[in-house]
Amino acid sequence: MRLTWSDVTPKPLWLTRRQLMAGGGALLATPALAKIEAAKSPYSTDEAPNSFEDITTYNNFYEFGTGKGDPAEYAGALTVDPWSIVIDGMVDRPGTYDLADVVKGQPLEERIYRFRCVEAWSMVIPWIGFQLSGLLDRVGVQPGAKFVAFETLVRPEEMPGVASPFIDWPYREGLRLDEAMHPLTILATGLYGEAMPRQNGAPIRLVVPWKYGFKSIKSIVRISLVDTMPPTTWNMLQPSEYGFYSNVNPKVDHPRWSQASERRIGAGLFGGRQDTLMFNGYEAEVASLYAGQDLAADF
Ligand SMILES: Nc1nc2c(c(=O)[nH]1)N[C@H]1C(S)=C(S)[C@@H](COP(=O)(O)O)O[C@H]1N2
Ligand SMILES: [Mo]
Repeated sequence: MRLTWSDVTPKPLWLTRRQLMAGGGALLATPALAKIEAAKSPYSTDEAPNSFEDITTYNNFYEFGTGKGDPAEYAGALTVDPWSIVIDGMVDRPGTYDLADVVKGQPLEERIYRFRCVEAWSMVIPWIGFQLSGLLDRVGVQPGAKFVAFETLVRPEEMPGVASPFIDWPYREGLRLDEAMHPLTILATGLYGEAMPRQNGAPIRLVVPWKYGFKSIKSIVRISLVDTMPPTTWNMLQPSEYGFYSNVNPKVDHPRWSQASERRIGAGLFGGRQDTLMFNGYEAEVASLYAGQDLAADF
């Protein structure tokens, strides 16, 4: 069964948006402007964002190769329209949902989220997206669900990197249900007022700002509600180095390097290193999710 986004969107809201789009030529003519003037999330940082150039030329997206420049070089071939997402597992309304309505009709409230994003390097990225919780509420999470599993597209004709057996494709990630429902957890559909660049995970990707970059899975085609902790790509590759939680934690070193500081991309050759903050600076918002957990064991 092929469903549209309106199947999980409350009808009055959906009708209003459709009517708005039918009559709102001016709004449609300037979608980027309309988005920028849309609410900025109070969770946005005041730190200066990285340039569009930095954000779109220094990437990890192994489906297009392992080099930081490979996604910018090869992702242009990716077909992102039409795009559908399978939502299955422990949900009331499973199905194959067409993304066209969520991107063009914006039935879920999109906002600007200017988040810090951390690996050994860091950037500040002004994402456009909506809370994952909004989508999960609409498909109806069943009581037994405990985790959310995500999968990326695998399309060898357009993704030269998937020929490599180094990763057991598809790229997979997962969140505990309370992490998935947290208001900081978003599905991003764009950045800097533009539709998501392909190298950054078009047309829709996860962004979890208190976790290392690899949690934020790109070009999502499947979201499954499950009752056991799902396998995740980096954990499958090297379990001793990459745990399921992947929280930014300067006190827990990676076995082969310190995680106490990060290099801010674009900050210049000499001024670029800064201390990494617990939960990437979102400690006040998310620390309570992990109360009672030993973060050195659950890394
Ligand atoms: N499908 C998929 N998603 C992915 C990756 C990947 O290789 N494939 N790399 C991850 C890693 S390791 C990082 S650091 C971030 C990078 O996101 P960015 O390129 O938008 O900064 O994407 C994450 N999401
Ligand atoms: Mo990464």
